[in-house]
Amino acid sequence: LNTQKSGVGVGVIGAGIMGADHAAILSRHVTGAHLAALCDADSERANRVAAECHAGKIYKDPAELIGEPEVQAVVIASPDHTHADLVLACLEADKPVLCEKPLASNPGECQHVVRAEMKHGRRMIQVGYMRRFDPTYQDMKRAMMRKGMGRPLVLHCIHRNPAAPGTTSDSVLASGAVHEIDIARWLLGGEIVHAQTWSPIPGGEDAVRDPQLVLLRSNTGALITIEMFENAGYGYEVRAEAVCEKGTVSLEAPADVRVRYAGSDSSEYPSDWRPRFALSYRNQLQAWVDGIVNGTSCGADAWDGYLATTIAHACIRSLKTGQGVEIKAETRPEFYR
Ligand code: ISE
Repeated sequence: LNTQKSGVGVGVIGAGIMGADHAAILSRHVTGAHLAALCDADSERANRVAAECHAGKIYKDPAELIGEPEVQAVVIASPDHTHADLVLACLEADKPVLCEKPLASNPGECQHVVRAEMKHGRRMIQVGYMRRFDPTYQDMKRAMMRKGMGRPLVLHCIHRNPAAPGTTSDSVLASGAVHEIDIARWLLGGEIVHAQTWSPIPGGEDAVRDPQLVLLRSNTGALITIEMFENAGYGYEVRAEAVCEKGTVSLEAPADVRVRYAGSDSSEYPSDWRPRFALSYRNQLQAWVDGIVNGTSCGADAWDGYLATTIAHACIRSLKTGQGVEIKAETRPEFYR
C-alpha cells in the first residue's frame, strides 16, 4: 500500500464502485502519485473507502476537495450527470482531471467543456475510456494494422453485463455503448457518420429497451455492429471481431480457468467489468499520472469524449424515431491534434 505522501496528490470524487476502484488502484498500484483526498456525499461510504485506501482527507463537498491544496489532480467518478460541472470546476482550479465516461450528459454539455478547455489554453482533461489501455485491445489494433491484412471492412462488438440496476433505454447507449463507440473510432480511425439502432423490445412508456443493436457507418466505409445488453443475466462479457480485406482479428472474452469435468467443458465469466478490465484501469491511471509529471497527454481527450456522446445521442434518436441518423463528421480542432 502506498502510504507515502509523495508524488502527485490525487483527489478522487465519488466512492461508489468506480471511485473505490480508482482509490484502491492509486493506493496500491500507481507509482508517482498518492491518494490525497476522497469525497462522497455518503460519509459512511467515504470513510470506509478512505480507511481501506489510506486517503489523507475526506470531504462531502467536491468543491472543497478540488480546492484542497494537497490535491494537485482529480479523478471524477461521481454520477454521470455531475461530470460536466465538476470537470469545469477542475479547469477553473487549474487541476488536471481524469473523468469517468461519459464526459457529460449530452453533446451540448460536452461542447461546453471542450470550449472551456480550449479557452484554458492547455490540455487538462482525459476521459476514462479505459479500453484504449487494455493489452488485448492494443494487440487487436496491432494485428489489424499488420501488413497484408488490408482495410478493415466490418467491426462486430458485443458488450453484455449480468445486470445493471437503473438501466434505461437511453443509458444502454449513453453509458454502455459509448465504450464500443470510442474503441471503434480508436481501432478503425475515420469518423462515424451514420447511426441506426434497433431493439427487440418494443418501445412504450415504461419499456426498457435492452438489448439493443446498433449499426454505425464510418466515413472510411467500414461498418460497425454493436450488440449492447445490460441485463444479460449470465455474466460480464465483451467481445469483438474485425473483418479486414484479407483476414479477421477477434478479441475473445479471456477466460483464465477452464474446467473439464463430468463430461463437460466450462469456464467462468466475471460478475462485472472490473476483473476483465483490471489491467486497463491500472495502465490508464499510471499513464495519466506519468502524463501529469511529464507534461504530456494520452488516452481519450475531451474531443473524443464529445464525439462518443454525440454519436451515442444520435443512436438514441434513431431508437426513438426508428430512422437512421446522419452525423456530421467534424474536423478535430488544432488544439486536440
Ligand atoms: C459500466 O457502466 C461501465 O462503465 C464499464 O466500464 C463497462 O464495462 C460496463 O459494461 C458498464 O456497465
